[in-house]
Amino acid sequence: AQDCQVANVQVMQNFDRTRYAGTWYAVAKKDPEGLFLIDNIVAQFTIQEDGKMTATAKGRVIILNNWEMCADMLATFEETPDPAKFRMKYWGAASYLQTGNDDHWVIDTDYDNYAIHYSCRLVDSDGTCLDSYSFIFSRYPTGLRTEDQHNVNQKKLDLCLLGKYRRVAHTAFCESS
Ligand code: DAO
Repeated sequence: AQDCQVANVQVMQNFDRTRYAGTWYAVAKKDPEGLFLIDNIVAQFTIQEDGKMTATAKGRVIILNNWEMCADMLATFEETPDPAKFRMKYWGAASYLQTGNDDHWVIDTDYDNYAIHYSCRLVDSDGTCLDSYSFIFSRYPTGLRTEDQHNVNQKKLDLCLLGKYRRVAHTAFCESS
């Protein structure tokens, strides 16, 4: 059902962060207000010895007056009672990059091919989301497998974000840095 209530968003059941670890390519993105990461977005999730999840991410950004660069980002994840819902603190390797503290919810994943991420930054008084962003991740930079597309579209619909995503290109932009 799509009641668009943030509190009713269904997340991944029995989320296993160990299986989630590794490299994910963002192949589609629904942007928040004040878009930051544009394309060539690759995230690498790691489970530390103490069990905590961390991530590094790269992506093309445009900062200040049209300065295009590859952003190197770092993130730590704070657990919540729901294993698929984290609080993510993030910052840039360089001080002029964005910092923040966002929800990081894993909506669905098969761990081997696709994952759907969701973050609501601002919940409206009616319980719907006023400012969200969402990544569709793939283990492959080329995109989703045909057999995963239907499932991913259904989740986009459940998130009330169907039609709000754009494709995320992967060129060689961040490969040298
Ligand atoms: O790109 O507009 C945006 C919002 C994304 C901000 C978070 C980026 C840094 C952390 C990424 C870690 C893995 C998702």
